[in-house]
Amino acid sequence: FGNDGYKLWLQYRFVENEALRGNYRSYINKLMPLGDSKTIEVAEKELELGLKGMLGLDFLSKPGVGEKSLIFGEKSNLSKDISIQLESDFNNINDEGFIIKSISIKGKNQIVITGNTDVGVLYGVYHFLQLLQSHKPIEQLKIVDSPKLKVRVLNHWDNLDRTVERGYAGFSIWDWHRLPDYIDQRYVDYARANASIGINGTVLNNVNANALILTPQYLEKVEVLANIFRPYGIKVYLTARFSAPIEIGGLPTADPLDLDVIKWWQEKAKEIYTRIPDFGGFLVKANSEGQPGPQNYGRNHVDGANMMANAVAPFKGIVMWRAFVYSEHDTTDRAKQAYSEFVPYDGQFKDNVLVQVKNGAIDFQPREPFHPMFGAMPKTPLMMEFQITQEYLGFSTHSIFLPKLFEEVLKADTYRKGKGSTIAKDIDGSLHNKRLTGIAGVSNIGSDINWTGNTMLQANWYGYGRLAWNPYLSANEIADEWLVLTFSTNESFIKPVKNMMLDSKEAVVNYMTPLGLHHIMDTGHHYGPGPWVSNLSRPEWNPVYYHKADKNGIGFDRTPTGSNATEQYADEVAAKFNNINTCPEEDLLWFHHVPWDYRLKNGKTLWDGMALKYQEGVNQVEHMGKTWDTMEAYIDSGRFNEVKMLLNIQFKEAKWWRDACLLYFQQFSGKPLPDGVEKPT
Ligand code: GCW
Repeated sequence: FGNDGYKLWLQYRFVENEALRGNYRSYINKLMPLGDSKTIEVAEKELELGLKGMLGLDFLSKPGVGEKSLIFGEKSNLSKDISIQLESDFNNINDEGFIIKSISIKGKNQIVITGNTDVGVLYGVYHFLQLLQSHKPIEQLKIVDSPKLKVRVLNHWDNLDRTVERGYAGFSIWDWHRLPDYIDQRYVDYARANASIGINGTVLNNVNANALILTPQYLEKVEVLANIFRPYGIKVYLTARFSAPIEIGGLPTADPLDLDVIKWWQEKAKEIYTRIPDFGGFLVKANSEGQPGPQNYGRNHVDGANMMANAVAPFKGIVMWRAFVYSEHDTTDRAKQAYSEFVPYDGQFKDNVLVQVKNGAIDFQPREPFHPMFGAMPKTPLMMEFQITQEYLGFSTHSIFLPKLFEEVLKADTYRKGKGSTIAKDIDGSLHNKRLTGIAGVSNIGSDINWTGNTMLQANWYGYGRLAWNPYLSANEIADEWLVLTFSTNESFIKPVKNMMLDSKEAVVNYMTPLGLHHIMDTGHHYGPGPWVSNLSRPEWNPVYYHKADKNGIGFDRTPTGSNATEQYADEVAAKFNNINTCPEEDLLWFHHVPWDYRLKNGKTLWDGMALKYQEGVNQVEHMGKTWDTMEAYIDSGRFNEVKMLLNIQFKEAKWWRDACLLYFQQFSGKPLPDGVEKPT
């Protein structure tokens, strides 16, 4: 498929319009880097690459007439006459923010890109290049922007043998075997792509962790990656297997209160920081799905997290402790367990601990009501965990624009401090004055040429980064940006493809899990339908546990007559979900067991309405395919054909979902398919 996909949203396509190109050239006769840090070096390189690509190869070697320069460097390296003009702007940015401004120095108009740190400058440089690629005017620039969250990380579920848990774009990009000596160009391009959207950290390995990553043999390799990423403002983090003191430390226990164990982690931290002075810290999955943790020793999450937090605290490291826990012992409702296990500990975690919470209480479903922990721990920094890789959403085959899902979650209102207590405000710290803030995205990146296995899904990596920077952005804006940078500025392309992207999320919900259905994917791999599966050893792994279809109806009663999971929400939210008339229909079967002939708001019975939703999903995918088919003229044939073939598969599989689910559920409803729903063939 060529290299166009490899270049992601950093295409630097030539600006064909001569007048516009001339206008851009007239503003940038010279690059003026200030300071000599590695970060400024990579910023200059990126400018050269981008400007040559967009404005012509000869551009910087043969500058035009005039003396207009593009000045870039951090505040401390600016000359007095410039910094004086920017004083009030500097008051409006944080350490990673940037200013891009047209200013006049000694009667000459110049463009300055600056920030409090060189990394801020680099973010500004990427933003500037994006302006040019989007054909925006640069006459009167005055852009002042800062990230709203501090820790903006990718989580790679990458194993040391290069397989990737729930990864669908080839193998891991980390070539552990050939590190530390062999430096794959991908590492650099990975850093560029992430820096261009403001991602400032990466957890290299799977949360189902292998303790070997903490041995000197691997740390030597990790150190090399950290050195590559550093100029790009990207910190390296590792997952820490809780039982590492036993497995690689030779201790008899991993009890977090044991003095030898405490010492082992302290020394391990020191060893890591000696190699990597800006190491970010640890991500831990403990006492979840068989992973070891403090509970193995009769201790709790606070004991475990704080012990590790103490080890990294002297070096300013953090611990991201995951709240994705559910146990085989309490089988009434898996959705309730994380809240019950964590909320009582509010206020007990150390200052450098973030509790990392998945967006919903079950597991990355096409649609889930928001996790009740959000808003409910005012004294604990809660970090959002989104899944960019599509474990339950058709892997990298199905095209879905996830910023739609992310936006829905971030805007959800927890009501914990009255109306307007949105999740975005909890995670950016403003709701409860939290100092440490963060967000994690489980990466969809692999060794495929186009990184994500499907060009359209690059938008989810991009969109995640943008929302990590500013959780108040809309999916609509993000789609616009991504399409322009990735493909074309032509409105005849942008408009229809954007609509297709914005509808894609609901299409997937409709053909997989409409009306609040969830976790009915086939077992183990989670690809394709499997609502009939009922033979797994743990009840909460079986789809039948979630849909509870019988001849009376379908759905999981989570109201007070059922599991009462709704009591974990603020009163206003619980009341809304509990009442079948006010419960949003998109979440209906998440919270209620509903009779087949219950009347939906559109007057249809539940059975007819559900069948029509499945059909609607199929129709939407068909429409997506038809839209894409008319786009051939606007983009390269490699990416065009790739997406076309994938949309064809998605269409087939949407029908598979519809037919399988309706035929299965029909055994319980005992009703015929309504008009408008295609009969299974
Ligand atoms: O979504 C589930 C996945 C597991 C994953 C786990 C988790 C890394 O099925 O593959 O393990 O969640 O988030 O820890």
